[in-house]
Amino acid sequence: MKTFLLLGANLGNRIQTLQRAVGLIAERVGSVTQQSSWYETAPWGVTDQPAYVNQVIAVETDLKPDALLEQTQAIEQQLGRVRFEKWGARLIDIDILYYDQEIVLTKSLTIPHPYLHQRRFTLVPLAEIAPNFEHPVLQKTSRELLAVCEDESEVVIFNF
Ligand code: PH2
Ligand code: MG
Ligand code: MG
Repeated sequence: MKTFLLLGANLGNRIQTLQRAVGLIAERVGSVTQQSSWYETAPWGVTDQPAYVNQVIAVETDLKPDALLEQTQAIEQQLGRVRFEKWGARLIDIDILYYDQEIVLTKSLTIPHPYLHQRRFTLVPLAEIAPNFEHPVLQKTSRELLAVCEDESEVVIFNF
């Protein structure tokens, strides 16, 4: 199964944390087949927090969605994530955007990610690596979702 994951970090050494996350995902989730550029993005939701670096990756995995969620949460923990507040600052966040064309609605998991289409920090990197992937509910490609997205927050390629 092909899954798309959104990685985000806004505390500590953001790039190093994202690289470590990709390494652990490759070990524990499956083969990482695509990686977007790194983007520096204005904080969305709770705006009074440091800028994020976001990246979207594609992973070929044999894990079922619930096992995938367990692994991504274990990796967040291993990288030192502590949960404070919803949408607040974090060392690392790993969100499941898509799991093939499947729709998953359980107590702990919603796939496609419920805010995917509302956030430029997700759509810009997603459209970079999967412009023609179709959202199974909204039936629009990443490129189309980005074209109609009303979010205006800043998303720029990360420069060292
Ligand atoms: N994640 C959030 C809340 N706000 N803003 C940006 N720019 N990037 C994120 O990854 C992000 C956010 C909750 O997970
Ligand atoms: Mg998130
Ligand atoms: Mg998350």
